[in-house]
Amino acid sequence: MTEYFPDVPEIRYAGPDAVDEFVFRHYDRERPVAGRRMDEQLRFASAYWHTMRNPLSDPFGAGTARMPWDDGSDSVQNARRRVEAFFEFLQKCGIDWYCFHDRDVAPEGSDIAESERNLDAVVETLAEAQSRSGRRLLWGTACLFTHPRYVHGAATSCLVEVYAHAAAQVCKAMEATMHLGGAGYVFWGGREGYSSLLNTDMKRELSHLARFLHLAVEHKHRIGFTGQLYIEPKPKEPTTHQYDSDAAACLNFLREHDLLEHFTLNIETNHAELAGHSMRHELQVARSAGALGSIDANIGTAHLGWDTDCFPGNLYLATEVMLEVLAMGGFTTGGLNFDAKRRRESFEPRDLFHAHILGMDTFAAGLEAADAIRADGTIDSFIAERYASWDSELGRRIESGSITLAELRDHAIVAGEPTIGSGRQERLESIFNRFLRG
Ligand code: XUL
Ligand code: CO
Repeated sequence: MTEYFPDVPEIRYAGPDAVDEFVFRHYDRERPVAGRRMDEQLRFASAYWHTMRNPLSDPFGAGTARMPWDDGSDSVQNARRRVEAFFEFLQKCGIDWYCFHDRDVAPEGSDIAESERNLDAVVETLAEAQSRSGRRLLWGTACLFTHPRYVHGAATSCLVEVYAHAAAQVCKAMEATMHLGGAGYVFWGGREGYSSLLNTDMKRELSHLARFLHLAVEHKHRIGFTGQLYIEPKPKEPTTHQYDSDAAACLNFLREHDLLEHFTLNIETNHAELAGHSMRHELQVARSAGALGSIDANIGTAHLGWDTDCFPGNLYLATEVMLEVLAMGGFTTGGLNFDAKRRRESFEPRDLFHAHILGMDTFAAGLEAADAIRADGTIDSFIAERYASWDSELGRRIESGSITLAELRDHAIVAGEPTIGSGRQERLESIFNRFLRG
């Protein structure tokens, strides 16, 4: 069998002091942390679109990525060879899961029938590679944003025939995901938004989007797909205003249209940042609603206002993410998908490994730090103590809805001026930092 990355060995755990290029310093897959093996806590996935299909171009220059396994053609044969290269990559990197869009893995044909035949052919290769290697599909999705037909949107297009095309694509992509035993299916609203309200009927577009998601739920049940459906929020890029702008907007939309029970959220760090939130904020909004499903693990570039999809090398952020994951009791269907690309300058095949090692080690260290912070308990106790007055009789009456505004007034008159304590933010930041070891 052809070896596509002959210069790269299998990456293994070598301990925190190791300095070799191709080792993990923190990711020790079998080590138990917080009651589960690291690989089960972290559930790392590689994104097919970045790892195999991103040429590393930018608006000013051509792609730089060297992909010797890729003949540059749109043939199904080339698409199948990519699968072989990808699975060698996953195996050497020790990544158990992957995610794809239909158009990443198979070329679009000249009509729907040809596109479906192409996808079927590559899905067979993926199925073989999965059963050979034991690697699995975390989620699949349909690319409803690249083709020019989606210029005005897909499920929010002004053209009903475009809506039908999008439906055809989701039908097939969901069936492919099911065939591959995918644990989930993502809806990211690539072109579901607008550039100008001068030409947009927002109310109508949103109701079409809701109907589209209901149709997808019905299709899921019709074909017997048991995976989790996710919505992935993002506020801008590519349209000026994306309808799924952040976790709160998505939850509100799902609730308004009776979809909440069918979806959870796939939260992405760079999208949270673009929305003007911290990642932890977005995760906590989702978790509070019982709707934290999965994570696209990347980071943005400080001071830039666009989606740079960098590999996550920020230990502080990874620790915050893992605190939220542990607080919800760990992933069920979801995982940490590296929706991340190398910088344009990192164009050699080995850079793919460096990038994923960075992300995996950062999250492994983040998991250990989060577990240690929880075990230490100082921060949790501080929060419990900060709200302790709510555990009083008065607090209980308010929380259970058994007191009136006027009764509260009477209480306040008798109780007099309250004693106020410090929020201790800087002290808590010091405590947090004590657990970071990258
Ligand atoms: C785009 C993005 C997508 C989704 C899947 O910013 O994050 O790649 O993750 O469509
Ligand atoms: Co994403």
